[in-house]
Amino acid sequence: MTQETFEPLAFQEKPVDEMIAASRAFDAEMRRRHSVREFSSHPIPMEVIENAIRAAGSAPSGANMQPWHFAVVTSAEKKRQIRAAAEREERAFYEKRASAEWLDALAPLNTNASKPFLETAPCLIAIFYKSTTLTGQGKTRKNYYPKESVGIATGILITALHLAGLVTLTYTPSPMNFLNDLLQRPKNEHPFLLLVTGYPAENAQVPQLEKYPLEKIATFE
Ligand code: IYR
Repeated sequence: MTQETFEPLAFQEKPVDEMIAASRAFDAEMRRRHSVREFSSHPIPMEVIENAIRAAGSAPSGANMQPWHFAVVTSAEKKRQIRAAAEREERAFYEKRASAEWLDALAPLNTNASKPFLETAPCLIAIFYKSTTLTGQGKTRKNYYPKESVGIATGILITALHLAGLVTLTYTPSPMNFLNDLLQRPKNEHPFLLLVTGYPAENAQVPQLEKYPLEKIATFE
C-alpha cells in the first residue's frame, strides 16, 4: 500500500462555554430518540436517506477499509418478501429457539412474531458488514474490525436520521442471511441489522424505558 498524502486538519477550536452548551444540547436531543415499532406509510425524501448514509460512510473504520454496505429498500414487493422471510424466522424464535430467559427479557417490550412495520415503513436499510472486500479478478482483501466499524457507522446513521426528523427501529431477525438472497448481496457481506426508517404512526406508543445515569455507566479517576 502506498503512503497517503497528508494535509493540515481543518480544526476550529470552540470556546469552552460553547462546547458545554453544544454537548448538553446534543444529549438532550438524543434523549428524544426512541426505537419505534409503529410506522406511518408516509413517504420520506430520499435525499435525507442519502445524506444520512453519506454521514455514516464517514465513520472511522479499521485501516479505513470502510467494510459496509447499505442496501436501501423502498419497493413494496421487496418489503413484502423481507417481511415474509423475517416473520418465518421470528415464529421459530418465539415458538422454539428463544430461551425462557430471553423471552423474559423481551416481555417489557411486548414484541411478537408479527412485523407489519416491515411493509408499512417507507424505507428499510439493510446494513451489511464485509469480512473481506472483493478487489477484482477473484482477489479479496481482509478487513479489520469490520463489526466494530459497522457498529460505529450504524450509530452515526441512526443519529443522522433522528436529527433529520425521522424515526428508526434497529431490527435484527435471527438468522437474517435471507437478506443476502433477497437483496442479491455477495457472500463476503454479512447482514448486521435492518434499520427500519420513516415517520412514526399517529399516536405511536413507545415503552417508557429508563437509561442508566452517568454514575452507572462511567468511571472517572
Ligand atoms: N428479533 C425479535 C426478538 C427481539 C430481540 C431483541 I435482543 C430485542 O431487543 C427485541 C426483539 C423481534 O424483533 O421480535
